[in-house]
Amino acid sequence: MSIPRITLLRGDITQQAVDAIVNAANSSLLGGGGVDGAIHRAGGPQILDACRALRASHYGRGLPTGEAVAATAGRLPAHWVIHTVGPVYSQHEDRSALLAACHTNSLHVADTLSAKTVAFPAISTGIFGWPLADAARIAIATVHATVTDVEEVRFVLFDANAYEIFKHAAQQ
Ligand code: AR6
Repeated sequence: MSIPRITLLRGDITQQAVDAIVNAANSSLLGGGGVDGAIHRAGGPQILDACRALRASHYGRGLPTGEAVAATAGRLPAHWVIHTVGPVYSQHEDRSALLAACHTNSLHVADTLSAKTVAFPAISTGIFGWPLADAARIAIATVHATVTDVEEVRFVLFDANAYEIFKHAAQQ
């Protein structure tokens, strides 16, 4: 167990041939827009079937914000999808601990899978409205402080702006 190496890549997380990719899901686990929609589209219907099974078993009321759960990656090149639910950004309430928890809990789930390489999107920075620089700071600091058997955490940023912001945060 040690601190994982952080790498940054501009690209599409659905194309990553890693042990596990993390999905910025919502509590329903039943799909949505953004990276969640892209993962379901690229991975095929097995992903939704697995999420429905989770709703029918342990997560009858949905996956709480900040928690993480693994399921099949369907036909994606990754072996697993770890679904986590980021917090909706609020100007009135500090929800940073929940955003950090998405990262630590996803890495703990990755350990249960013996995953060595894990790709994360910029959780909460799209539809959930979290300012990119702040989300990047929290994501990188949290991974830097997490002891895990995961060897590489790859942040996969969809556009040039997000990539530059994460690069800047990683250099701090
Ligand atoms: N690969 C990597 N990053 C991506 C991709 C992709 N294929 N597509 C989008 N992004 P969002 P959230 C980036 O909105 O803010 C869904 O409806 C995107 O540019 O996907 O956590 C869920 O079901 C942004 O930087 O997730 C929830 O309801 C980042 O992924 C809600 O959105 C996250 O944006 C979650 O919102």
